[in-house]
Amino acid sequence: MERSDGECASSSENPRPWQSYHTVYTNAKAGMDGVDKEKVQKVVYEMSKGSKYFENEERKEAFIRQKIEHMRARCAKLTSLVISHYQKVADKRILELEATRDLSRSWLHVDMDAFYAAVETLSNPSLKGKPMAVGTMSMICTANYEARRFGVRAAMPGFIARKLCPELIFVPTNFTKYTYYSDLTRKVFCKYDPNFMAASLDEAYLDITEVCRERGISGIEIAEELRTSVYEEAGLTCSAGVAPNRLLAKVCSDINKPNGQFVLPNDRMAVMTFISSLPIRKIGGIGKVTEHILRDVFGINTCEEMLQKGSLLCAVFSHSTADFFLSVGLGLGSTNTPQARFRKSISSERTFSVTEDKALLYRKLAEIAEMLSADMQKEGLRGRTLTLKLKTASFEVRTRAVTLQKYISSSEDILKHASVLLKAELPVSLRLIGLRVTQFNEDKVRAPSDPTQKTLTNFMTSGHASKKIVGDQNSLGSDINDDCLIDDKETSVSLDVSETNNYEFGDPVCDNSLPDLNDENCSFSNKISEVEKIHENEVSPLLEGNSLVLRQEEGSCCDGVEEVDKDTTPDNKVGTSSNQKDQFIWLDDYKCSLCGTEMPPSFIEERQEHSDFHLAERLQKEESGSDLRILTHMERCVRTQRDHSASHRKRKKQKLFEKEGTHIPIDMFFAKRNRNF
Ligand code: TTP
Ligand code: MG
Repeated sequence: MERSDGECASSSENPRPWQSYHTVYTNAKAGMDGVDKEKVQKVVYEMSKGSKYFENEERKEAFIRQKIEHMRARCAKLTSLVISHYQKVADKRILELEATRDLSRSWLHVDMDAFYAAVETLSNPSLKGKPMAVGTMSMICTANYEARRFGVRAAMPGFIARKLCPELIFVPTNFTKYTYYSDLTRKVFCKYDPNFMAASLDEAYLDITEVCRERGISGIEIAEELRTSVYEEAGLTCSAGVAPNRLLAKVCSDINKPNGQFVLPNDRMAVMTFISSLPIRKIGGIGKVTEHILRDVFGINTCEEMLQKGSLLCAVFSHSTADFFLSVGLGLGSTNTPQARFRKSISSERTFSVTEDKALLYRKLAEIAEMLSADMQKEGLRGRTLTLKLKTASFEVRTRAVTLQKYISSSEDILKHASVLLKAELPVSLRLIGLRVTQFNEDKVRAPSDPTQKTLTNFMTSGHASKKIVGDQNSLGSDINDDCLIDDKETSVSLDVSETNNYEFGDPVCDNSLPDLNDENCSFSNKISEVEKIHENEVSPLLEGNSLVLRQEEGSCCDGVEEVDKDTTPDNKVGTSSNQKDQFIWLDDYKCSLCGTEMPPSFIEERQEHSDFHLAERLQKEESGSDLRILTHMERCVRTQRDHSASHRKRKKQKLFEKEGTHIPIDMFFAKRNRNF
């Protein structure tokens, strides 16, 4: 929640308090331009007011306000001498950054339109033209453009969406379908750039420099051709952006959504003109909080203003954060393709008809080990953490991991250790087996001085197999794996069509996110302490969610702006802790381990909101629980009777959620206190 006026808005002071209530739900996505924003704000406000979610939003808002005040006070103390010093620093840095500008490459960012909704409409054409959302009453994954006109959008609880659009049709998610269609689109992408970078199921970055050169055609033509090809292959529309770097290509793909494209020429003037009026929020990595701070402390609204306020940014923020802001002001972004060696893990999995036949399961395991080994050898990779993933007949997902003394890559070695892991689970009825190898030997070479890596590995496995069960909301604490913990921003894309290999790359979007989010030393150690806490005290992950809020209150900024406490003397710098994101609840950095919702790392804000839901629910439950403890015996008896009859209804409801693949009714998050009993 964000209050632009900076005032506390109780309804007695402000007859329209919703006007200053901005959550991710009121933030426009493509196709929401004509939406009656105030109506959406009012509905969201009224439906969440008084809930734990609302309280948490207020806490966050109070923290941001405090942060803004603090930064304003610091800026006010900067003397003209200090400012002129930092002006020189900024000017020098701008020149240095400008010298790195690379206009030799053409990047294309492609993003499918209303992806899940479009896939669902393809398999059920009667949905065409009707407002529909994919997801449940708890959480919407996306909405088609018809629904967006009502203000319905991704990450919004379904019951709020239904209030906004009573006609809204809900369709449950079907990830097998989405991965199937994603695969079809990727086959097309491959033709233009065999090394394309998938950012999520529906998004990819392609370096089209070579294909343009070889065929002697422009980026405009390639974009048109690619979009037509995707439509022919998959029956789905997409939008594309072409620009000299990935950061700008992503901004461009959103401009003419849906089913459109925008091409920014490889020309410095064109880039600077484009950037001059571009709202900072359009940049990947600049979320609600950063936008708020830049606007309210520095008066920065557009990317160009980053350069104008360069001296203040350099005075207040760390080098890396200031660099990021200045780069944005110059319209710079990544132009290289990260090499496979940056990969943090490699995996292979197989879905099959449910079986508990041991011999068959071992045969499948051997095949997967073979495939994985072949891929590893192709890449020259050797790793020492092997994770076995199993999906049981009842869709419970389990993982077991072992960290070995030596690095392995041969199918024999992989199979030997995987068999030990599998044996510990038998007898079991399975529908999927997967193997993943992490901790490559080259990681060791590249980062010998990272002391936390060892601690983490020791903690996670200590050389023994460690069991983790996923899919049970209570099991999150034990479900953290090192991939979730290392801040590598991987996007794990599970191509769930019967037999696939998964490759995981660093998230290209995060290349452009705030640098402090990548401050491995800082965030890594935070993560370790969290894991250790979970391990030692058996605290549930939701409590960790709670500590997220506490950390924010302790002085880190919500979406990761790393501020440096600078004295008025330029060289006196003390770094404050950067924000610890809630990455740890995301399995494979992709899937919420509490409710199964899949959300790629690039959905920074949506993920923040999502974990806040879980936190709010936890708090709501805790409050109900503690209130229960202080009930009199008589009250308890009355309640027991009432609960008994309610439990039947509850069980029914629970079953419904299980059917939908959702474990937690998120609408409960919004339960008002007086409605708890
Ligand atoms: P997006 O590309 O953000 O959204 P979209 O493809 O539905 O719509 P458009 O690009 O036209 O604006 O996300 C891709 C898919 O990711 C989306 O179809 C569903 C899923 N998703 C979630 O599950 N949760 C989320 O919060 C978001 C934003 C997306
Ligand atoms: Mg999309």
